[in-house]
Amino acid sequence: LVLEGRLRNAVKTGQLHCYYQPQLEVATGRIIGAELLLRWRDPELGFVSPEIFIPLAESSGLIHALGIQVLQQACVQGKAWLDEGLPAISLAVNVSAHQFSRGELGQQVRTLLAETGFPAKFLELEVTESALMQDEDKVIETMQQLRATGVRLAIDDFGTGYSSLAYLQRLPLDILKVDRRFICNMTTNPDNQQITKAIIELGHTLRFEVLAEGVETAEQLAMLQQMSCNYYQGYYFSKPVPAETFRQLLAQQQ
Ligand code: G
Ligand code: G
Ligand code: MN
Ligand code: NA
Repeated sequence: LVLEGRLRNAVKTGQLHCYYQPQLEVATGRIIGAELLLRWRDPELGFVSPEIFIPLAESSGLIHALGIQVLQQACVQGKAWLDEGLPAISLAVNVSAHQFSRGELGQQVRTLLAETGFPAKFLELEVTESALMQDEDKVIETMQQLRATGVRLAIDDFGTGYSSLAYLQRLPLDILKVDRRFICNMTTNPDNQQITKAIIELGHTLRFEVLAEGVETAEQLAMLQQMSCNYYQGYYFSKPVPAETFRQLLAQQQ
């Protein structure tokens, strides 16, 4: 309850900041985007992990205000970098199930894009499998609204939820993100290697692009290249970094 109060205050006073983890094209090594990951440093408690405060935000309803702030930071920052003449990239925002099933997200995102002038095609929303399992009709409706606006949709942590393959075909998705637990030991564990390969092939069959998460070594990257994986992110290239650090990485690429 104490933590909830502090989180409420942090949301109100804008103490939450987005870090950016670069996403790269496997074939060329070019930065093609970034995933935004929230960081909260409380003056007394220090850094509080999103593994703690995101569930708290969800159970307390704060996730809606917090979620809008992240989307706004993405649009404002993305527009500023475009205006600076930096290479055009996409920005991926994590969206929780609660935001999707409320039914207002489509309109909220449309408004934010209009207010900031950030082109919809550069905004990507990440949703987990478990989110998709809840209130499916509502979620699909919201996804279709977002898609109609031009926003891209990614399924996060793929392979870890209780999902049927039927919904993969039914949902308006653009990107499949292979969960990092398959990637982390793929060079030593033949099962995980085959699972990763199968997920990439499945994604391509359904006309999605595929991104591997949690790439930490050159060996993993080489294997993913052989498997024709489109994109990757992970500590091998960079952990999530502050906006200014990411801007420098992007500027070096010009
Ligand atoms: O870097 P990492 O510890 O940041 O992230 C931990 C978890 O918190 C991940 O599952 C990530 O998806 C989640 N997370 C980070 N930022 C956000 C956010 O802005 N919104 C939501 N819903 N989840 C987030
Ligand atoms: O659940 P989601 O995929 O949204 O969150 C990504 C999480 O993975 C964040 O906590 C982020 O900090 C973490 N992460 C990103 N790259 C790596 C990596 O290469 N190795 C590990 N172990 N974690 C990573
Ligand atoms: Mn994610
Ligand atoms: Na993930």
